[in-house]
Amino acid sequence: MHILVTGFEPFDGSPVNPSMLAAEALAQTPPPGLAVTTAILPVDRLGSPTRLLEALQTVNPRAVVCLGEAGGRAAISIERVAVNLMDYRIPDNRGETVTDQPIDPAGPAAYFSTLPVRAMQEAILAAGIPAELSLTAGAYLCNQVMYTLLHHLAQTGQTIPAGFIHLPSLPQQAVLRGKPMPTLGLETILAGLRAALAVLARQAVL
Ligand code: PCA
Repeated sequence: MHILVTGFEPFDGSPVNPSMLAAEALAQTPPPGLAVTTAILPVDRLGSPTRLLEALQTVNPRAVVCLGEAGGRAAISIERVAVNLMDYRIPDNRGETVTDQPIDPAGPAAYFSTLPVRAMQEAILAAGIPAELSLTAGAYLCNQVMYTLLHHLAQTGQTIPAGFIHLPSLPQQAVLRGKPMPTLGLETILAGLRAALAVLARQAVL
């Protein structure tokens, strides 16, 4: 089963983004039963949706899992819903800030993830790794990518599982920030994501 996994480039002054490192590692060593193609998205209002849609066209995947970093969260956080809103807390990597704007003025207010979110959470927890279901992906680029993904699939009549998973920051990012914050090591994040993606592989076989 061929899936697309996206990550984001670093942002907010950090030299790394766990989502980029995790997406690249998953492509190199995919979970059993899956072939993983990775796309790294820019943290850029226009560039990230464009790059995502290009990757969808090129890869034609059977499922899509987008990854991003959520600094301050302590668990792998499976997003349930994307909202039609851009309200940036900080500028994007091109210095642009968007406030109180819809992603698509003609689009619906929100989309639910079509990933098996509960089964994925349970699989991660069963691997001994903290995981939670989240009701908000924020109103920044991660939410925008999740909304763009689900809106595009809905409009093109594709019923493949698709959604977004937020990752905690890495320990080295907490060290660089110089203040205590929740983190998970990359190996732990990867073990959790492998357990979550294995759910997709199992469901595809059923
Ligand atoms: N996290 C940001 C955008 C890029 C990333 O990794 C977010 O949560 O919107």
